[in-house]
Amino acid sequence: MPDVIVVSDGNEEFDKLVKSLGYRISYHIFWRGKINPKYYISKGKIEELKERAKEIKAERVIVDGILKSSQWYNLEREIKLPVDDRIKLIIDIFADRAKSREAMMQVEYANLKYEISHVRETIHRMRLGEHPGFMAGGEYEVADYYEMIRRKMAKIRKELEKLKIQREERRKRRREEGYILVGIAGYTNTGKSTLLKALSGRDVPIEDRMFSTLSTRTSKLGKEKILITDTVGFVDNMPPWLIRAFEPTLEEIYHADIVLLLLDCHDDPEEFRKKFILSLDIIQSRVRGKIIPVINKIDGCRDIKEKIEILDDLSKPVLISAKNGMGIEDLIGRIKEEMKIAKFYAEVEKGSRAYEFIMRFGRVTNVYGVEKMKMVFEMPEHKYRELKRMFDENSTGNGGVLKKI
Ligand SMILES: Nc1nc2c(ncn2[C@@H]2O[C@H](COP(=O)(O)OP(=O)(O)OP(=O)(O)O)[C@@H](O)[C@H]2O)c(=O)[nH]1
Ligand SMILES: [Mg+2]
Repeated sequence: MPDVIVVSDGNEEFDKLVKSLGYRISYHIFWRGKINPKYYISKGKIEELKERAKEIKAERVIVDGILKSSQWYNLEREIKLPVDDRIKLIIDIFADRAKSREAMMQVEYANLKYEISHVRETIHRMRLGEHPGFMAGGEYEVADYYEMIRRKMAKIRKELEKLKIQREERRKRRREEGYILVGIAGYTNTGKSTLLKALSGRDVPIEDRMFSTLSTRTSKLGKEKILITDTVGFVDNMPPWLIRAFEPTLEEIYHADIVLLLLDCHDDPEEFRKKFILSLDIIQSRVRGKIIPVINKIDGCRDIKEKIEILDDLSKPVLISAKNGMGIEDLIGRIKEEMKIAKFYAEVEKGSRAYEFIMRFGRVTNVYGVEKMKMVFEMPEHKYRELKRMFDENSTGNGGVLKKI
């Protein structure tokens, strides 16, 4: 395990992120002071860092903060060790987890975007007459490298754009087939994948580590005409450009009919409130559908009442334990209620337009008859209205029966 030194205010979440990448934290530098424009941290802390790094032979320093490229440059030159900030750490974690082609492209894009600002800084310093040691070659080589990164980024952007169009088409097709699209959003490790598994019965990988899911995954909710999509989790202090790099996964949330905003009941109330507000910040202005807050991990959870009150601003939360199945039926009920899915009875000719429509957009629970079919089915209200029109227009046609039950 590579040894690293962490510079932070001691928050555990950051340590978890660092460890989730397989680093051993050999030393902590506690730092919460005023930002030093030149080095980000104070001169005193830099001295402490240098001493410790030598003692424990640390391989790199990871700072819980977002460094300007000039600060990164100055720190590395001063400490003579690679320095990563929070963004780089998150990108590296993403790179470690990415499996799908799209996720890998997104990570590469984010990484190039990060790197290009550093290369720009290096070029700037060279023009000022400095000689950065870590990057071989002169100004022209570095400038070439810069151009290469730009070309690569443009290429990836184009590819990602193509995939985006494919995804839009797929969503359109699914809607045309009468599916309701439900997206699961929330912080990393809140149990989004576990919930997908509980709802769909599909065996999905679940791990107690951050960012185990890096691509979206869509599954059907049992026999219902409902599709659930699991997404990448949120984390604190992601700069907007990095969130944008993973926009395609967020799109599944933005365009969903219903968004389940998942929260972790095991967080203490303060943490819980903070994550709720930040999650809403990311999605609320762009989500078209209805947001349903869902409190997960109610098994062994404390201060539930206080947490419910925090969420009540938005709408009444559903309480579940995705792991042991508690509340899952309530959640399905709530989704149907929000989508106004109701139960109907119809008598129609087999093979008629109305029959085909019900088979396609409804969830048929009971059907009997040979030519004249008697059917019990569930369907969203808006689809029912379309069906009703079909019956009304076709007064002399199959002369069927249609009613709500
Ligand atoms: N106690 C308890 N643990 C749960 C529950 N749901 C999920 N977990 C645990 O929480 C951890 C994270 O679960 P995941 O489903 O992978 O979480 P995720 O939100 O998909 O995480 P990322 O994909 O990493 O963003 C796992 O260890 C789960 O077993 C629950 O209802 N109760
Ligand atoms: Mg997951």
